[in-house]
Amino acid sequence: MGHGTNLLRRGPRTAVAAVAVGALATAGLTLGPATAARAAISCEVTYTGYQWGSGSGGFTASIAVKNTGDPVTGWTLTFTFPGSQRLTQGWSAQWTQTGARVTATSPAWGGPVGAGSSFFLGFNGTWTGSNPPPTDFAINGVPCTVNQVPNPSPSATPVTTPSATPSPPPLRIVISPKSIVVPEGGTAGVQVTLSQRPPGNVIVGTGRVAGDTDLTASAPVTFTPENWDVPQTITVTAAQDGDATDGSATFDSRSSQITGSSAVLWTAVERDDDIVP
Ligand SMILES: [Ca+2]
Ligand SMILES: [Ca+2]
Repeated sequence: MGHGTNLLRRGPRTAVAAVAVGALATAGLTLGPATAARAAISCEVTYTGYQWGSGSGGFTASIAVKNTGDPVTGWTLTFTFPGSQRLTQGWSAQWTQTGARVTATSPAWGGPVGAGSSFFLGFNGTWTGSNPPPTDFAINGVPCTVNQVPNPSPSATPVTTPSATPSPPPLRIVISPKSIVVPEGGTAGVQVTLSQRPPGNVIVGTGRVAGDTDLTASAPVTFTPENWDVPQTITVTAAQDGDATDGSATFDSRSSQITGSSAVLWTAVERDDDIVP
């Protein structure tokens, strides 16, 4: 039942096709053998390579071929390696390499490629020295328009490492001298500066951390980014005391504007004036 229907449907179409082929054949004969059977080939190739290695290595290439001409049945893609590349394995075609020349022919299962259609193939290869992409792609001997996709290989990408910014030496408090003698009932001082220009104001305070409580240091001093290297004085006063011995104290100068440990220890000795020689 179904058979009969198909045959009935197919009949007229076959007849029409036969007429068409006949007309073409007749036209071909009229036009001459040189132009009759050749379809106009026009193609556009997009080549994308992914390579790895340094100095030498491997790569994978993807090739997209767009048929921008007449339909093609049975194609041969050819191109030339510009460098020392070697084909190791290809797919979606029958691949051969002779010298630098590579040929890929349409696989047996490949059907006609319609106008405007694309087909895709690719291969793996090795490279030494450099891996420039091929540029002379042709289909059936007709050169194709070629689009190169930039190779996103690591060697092609400039490696930007953040330049190691040398960390500046830490800001320090500088005390000079580190030991002073203060007469009882009198004063003496140490000079204080900063080791380098601070980003902002730095207040240096001084406290006694050990020793004779009759020795006291003066109020904090402030350094600015402008006067950081102009010495300021920390004055130590030795109060009159009732003993007859030389006292001593350890002072600690530091700043909360300096990150990290900024403490500088220094000493003052009281020259007692009650000592009977
Ligand atoms: Ca005394
Ligand atoms: Ca004393």
